[in-house]
Amino acid sequence: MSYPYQIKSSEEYRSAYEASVSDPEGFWAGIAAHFSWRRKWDKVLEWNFSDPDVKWFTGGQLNITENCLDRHLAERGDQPAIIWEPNDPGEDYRILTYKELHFKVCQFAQVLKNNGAKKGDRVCIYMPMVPELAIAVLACARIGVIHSVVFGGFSAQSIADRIQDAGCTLVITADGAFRGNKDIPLKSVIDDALVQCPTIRRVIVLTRTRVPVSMIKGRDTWWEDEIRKVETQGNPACPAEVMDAEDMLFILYTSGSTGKPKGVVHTCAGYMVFANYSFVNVFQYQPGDVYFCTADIGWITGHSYIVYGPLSAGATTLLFEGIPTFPDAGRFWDIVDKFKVNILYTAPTAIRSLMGFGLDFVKNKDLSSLKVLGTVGEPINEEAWHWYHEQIGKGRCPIVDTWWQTETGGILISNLAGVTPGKPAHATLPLPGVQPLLVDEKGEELHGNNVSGNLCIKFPWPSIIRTTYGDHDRCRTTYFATYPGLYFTGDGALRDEQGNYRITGRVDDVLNVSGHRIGTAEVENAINMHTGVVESAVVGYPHDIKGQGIYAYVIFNGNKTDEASIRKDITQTVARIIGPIAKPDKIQLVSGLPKTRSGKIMRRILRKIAEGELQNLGDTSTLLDPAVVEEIKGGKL
Ligand code: 7RM
Repeated sequence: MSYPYQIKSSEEYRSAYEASVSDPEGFWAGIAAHFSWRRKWDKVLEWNFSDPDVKWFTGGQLNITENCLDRHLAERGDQPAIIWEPNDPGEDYRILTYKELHFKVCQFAQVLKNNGAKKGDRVCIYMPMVPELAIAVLACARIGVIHSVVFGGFSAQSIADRIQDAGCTLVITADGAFRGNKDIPLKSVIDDALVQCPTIRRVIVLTRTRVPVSMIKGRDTWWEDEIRKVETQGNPACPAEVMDAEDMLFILYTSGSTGKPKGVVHTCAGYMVFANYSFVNVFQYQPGDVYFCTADIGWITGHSYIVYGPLSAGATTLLFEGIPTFPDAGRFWDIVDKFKVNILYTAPTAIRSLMGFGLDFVKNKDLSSLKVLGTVGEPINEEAWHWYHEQIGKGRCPIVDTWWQTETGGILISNLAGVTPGKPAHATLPLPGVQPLLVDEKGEELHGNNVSGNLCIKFPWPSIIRTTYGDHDRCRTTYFATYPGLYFTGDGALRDEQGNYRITGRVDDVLNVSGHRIGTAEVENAINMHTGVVESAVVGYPHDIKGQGIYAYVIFNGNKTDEASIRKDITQTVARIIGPIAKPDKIQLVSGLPKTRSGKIMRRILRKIAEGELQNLGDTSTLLDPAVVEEIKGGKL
C-alpha cells in the first residue's frame, strides 16, 4: 500500500494546508478517494456548529473493516497486522497476519450474530490488552454494532453507568487481566456491574487468567465455546454490513467538568478518513515499519492509533498487554529491541516515570531500529522531551508532540515526523483541514503571534464529535455554546513567534492525571459516597510524574478514628466508585471550605494552596468566612 496523500516536505505541508482551507470539500474528497467505498458519497460536507450538525460524505456507504482488513488481503495478506507482546515476557508473543486477523474478525462477528447482536445495537467491551480485544472491536464494526470500550481500570459502578447510558445489550469481557504482577478479576467486576444493568442479555467471556469465575446460566457464555459453535457451522464468511457514512461507529466515554462522563460519538466514514490520514502523515509510516503505541485500547488513543488508523493503512501495529515497569523499567526498550520497533508512541507520564529509574534500564538495549518518537495525552515538559530525544532517540529521531482529544477523534495539532520542524514542549502546527484559533474570555479572536488564550477550532474536520450519546444538547452546551460558531476544546494555549501552538492544559474543572482525563466533580461525587463525608472539593496540583495529582479537601463528620484510616477509607471509596486511576494523592481533612456568600466553593483559592502558593491568594473579600482559609493553609499537605 502506498500513500499518495503522505506529505513529504514542508512545502507540501504548506500547500496541502492552504488547499484544505481554501477548498475543504475538494481536499477531503481527494483523500477519501483512496479508500474502499460500497457507494460513493453525494456530498462531502454539510455542517453548522449551532445545533451542532456535522455530516461528512453523506450518501457514501462503506464498512471500516473492509478498509482495515479485506482491502489489504491481496497485497499483504501474510504481513503481520498485529504483533502481541504479553504482560509476562516469559509467555510467547503472537503474530496475526492480515489474513488471520480478517478470519478471526469474521468468525467473532458471526459469534456476535449468533448471540443476537445486530446493526445499531450497543455492546460494551471490558477486556485486557490481548488481540481478542482488537478482534472484538473490529467484529462489532463488521456487523454495524456500536462498540463502547470501557478501560479495564474502571470500577463496577463506572461500567454500570456506561452500560445504562448506552443501553448496551451485550458485554464482551475476560475472566481476568494480567497487569504487572497483579491479576485483575474483570469478570467479577462485570458481575457486580450487571446487578444494575437489566438491558444486558449476554456476556461473552474470553479465557485469559484462568481465575475461577461464576457463569450465570442463560446469560454468560465462553468465547472459546462460541468460536467452536461457529466452526461447527462451517465458518460462514461474515460479510461486512454496508454502513452509511454517518452511521455510528462507536461511543467512548470521557470525563468533563460535570459529574457524569459523556458518551462521545464517532461515525464511520469521517472518523476512518481522518484516523488514517493523521496516522500516515504524523508518524510518516512506511510500508513494513513496526509501529508501537503503548496506550490502552480503552482510550481514544488506542481506538485511533492502535486499531483503526494503523490497520486502515495496512500497517503492523504492536499491542502490549503489560505496563512500562514490569518486570522492570526496561520493558518498553526490551520490546523495541525484540521486535525492531520503528515508531514509538507513548505518554509523557511514562517517559517521566522511566526517566526516574535511571539509564541502567536503557543501556545495552538496541534501539537503533527507532526512526520516529511520539507523545500524547498531556503537555510534555522540556526535561522529559530532551531525555526522550537523547536517551531513546539517540538524537536522531524526530519527536511528534500530538495534541488531540477524545472528541476530535484524531490528532489535530502536531509536527509531521521529519517533515515539519518540532519544538520541545510544542505541538506546533495544525494538520491540513484543521483551523485552530485562540480567543480571550469574551470570545474575541486573538490575532497575530505571541498570544495566549483559549483554544478553539472554527471549521469541522472529518472526525469531529457528532453528538454525546443520548443527550445532544449536552454536546452543544459543552463544546459549541461557550463561543458561538466555534468548537471549544477546554484547553488553553500559546502561539509563539512562528505560529507554533503550545498547549498549556485544561482551563475547566478537568484534571489530567498520568494522561487520563478525570473530572473534579466526578471525584467529589465519589468521595461524597463515603458515609462519613459531609462535603468535599477536589483540585489538581503539579505532580512530577503524573503531570497533575489529585488533591481533595474533605469535611469529615463520621467515626473519628485516626486520620490515616479515614484517608484510606475515602481512597478505597473512590477506587470502588470510579476506579484506581481516580484515587486522590492527598486528602486534607478540613472543618470548612472557602465559599462565597452565594455558597460557591472558591476553587481558585484551593488550587493555589494545593500548588503550595500560600501568599498571593487573590481577592478573598467575598468569602463568607475568611478564617477557614487560614485553617486550610495551616493544614496543607
Ligand atoms: C488523546 C487524548 C484530551 C486532553 C486535551 C489536553 C490533553 C492531549 C496533548 C495534551 C498537551 C498534548 N485524549 N492533551 N494531548 N496536552 N499536549 N500533546 O489524550 O480526551 O483523553 O484528553 O489531553 O488537555 O484536552 S483525551
